[in-house]
Amino acid sequence: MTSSALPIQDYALLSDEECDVRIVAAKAALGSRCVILGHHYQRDEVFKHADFWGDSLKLSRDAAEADAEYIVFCGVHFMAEVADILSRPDQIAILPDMAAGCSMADMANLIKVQKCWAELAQVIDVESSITPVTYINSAADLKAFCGEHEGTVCTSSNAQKILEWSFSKREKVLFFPDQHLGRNTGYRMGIPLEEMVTWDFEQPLGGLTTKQIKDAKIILWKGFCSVHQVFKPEHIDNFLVRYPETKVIAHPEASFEVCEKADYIGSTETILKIVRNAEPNTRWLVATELNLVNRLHEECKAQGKNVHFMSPTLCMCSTMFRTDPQHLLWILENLVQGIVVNRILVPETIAKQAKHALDNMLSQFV
Ligand code: CIZ
Ligand code: SF4
Repeated sequence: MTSSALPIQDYALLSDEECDVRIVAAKAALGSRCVILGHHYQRDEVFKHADFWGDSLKLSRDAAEADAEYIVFCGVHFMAEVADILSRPDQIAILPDMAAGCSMADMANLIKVQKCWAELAQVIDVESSITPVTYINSAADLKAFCGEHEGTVCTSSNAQKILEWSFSKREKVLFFPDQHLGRNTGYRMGIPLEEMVTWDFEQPLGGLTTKQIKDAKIILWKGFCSVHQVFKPEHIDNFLVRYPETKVIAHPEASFEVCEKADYIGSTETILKIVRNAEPNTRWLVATELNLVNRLHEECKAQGKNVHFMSPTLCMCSTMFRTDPQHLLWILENLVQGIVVNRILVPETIAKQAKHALDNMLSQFV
């Protein structure tokens, strides 16, 4: 065994093909000690090496149920944090590239959320009237904030159920960091747009009046996903002129206007399910990350299905894209040497409160 880590520089110039062969060999050497998780938004060169595929929640549960000592999460930072929080203490969560973050998750941070909570407390009794809900796309300390204030976490698959749970506890919800998921879900639960106000974290009192806060059902953090914001209603209109038979599916991180024009709204798992189960020879226009859409098209084209990316300009999640075969190989060959690089370890006090918020979510689905 070597005592110091193999440096990433040694991997930077390897071809994808060379990485492929060596990844397979390293995986074989590690056997059941290592599990590789691949998020739906990962690029093909990495995705094909995964043992499990799915959305962030499904993958974290797969990780917790796996026996493996090492959980290599091919996704972004918050996902590896969730895997660390939900897995056993003897399991180690690893993120192949530490720079793989999520621009939406970064739009909220603990200081800004605490400031928001304190400002809201000047207007209403926050503890008795607001349930804080964070989208899973958020840092562990924000999940801990929700745990501390008897709030919870949601994913794009379970947002409605989680909002219903939250309203059964308290009359209002503070929802962060994605305004669109909150608004699109709330609207489909029958909450009027006027009762969902946007908290601009750059403005005093979120840029709202005390009346707006008192009247609101949901206070939406002004965050968004840079990938899903590229989809526009006119993309749908233009496409339908050419192919009127098309069915449109939008991820709930897309804007309200795009979701209004869609036939279906759903998380990555839902999008995959709807298109896979659809009649043969159908056409689909999909508003979510490019790698998922391209793979779905390849998978379904033999059934005569055509799956199109909604935007005319190609836009993929640049942080998801950072995980390349070179980084994956670097992680695995170090593990073969008994060396852990890029461990994600959430500090215990944060992990405990964050787990409480995650358990509040998971308890709704048993
Ligand atoms: O939860 C996930 O994995 C994300 C980020 C989106 C989705 O719809 O699955
Ligand atoms: Fe974050 Fe958007 Fe990338 Fe998902 S697609 S990881 S929300 S930046």
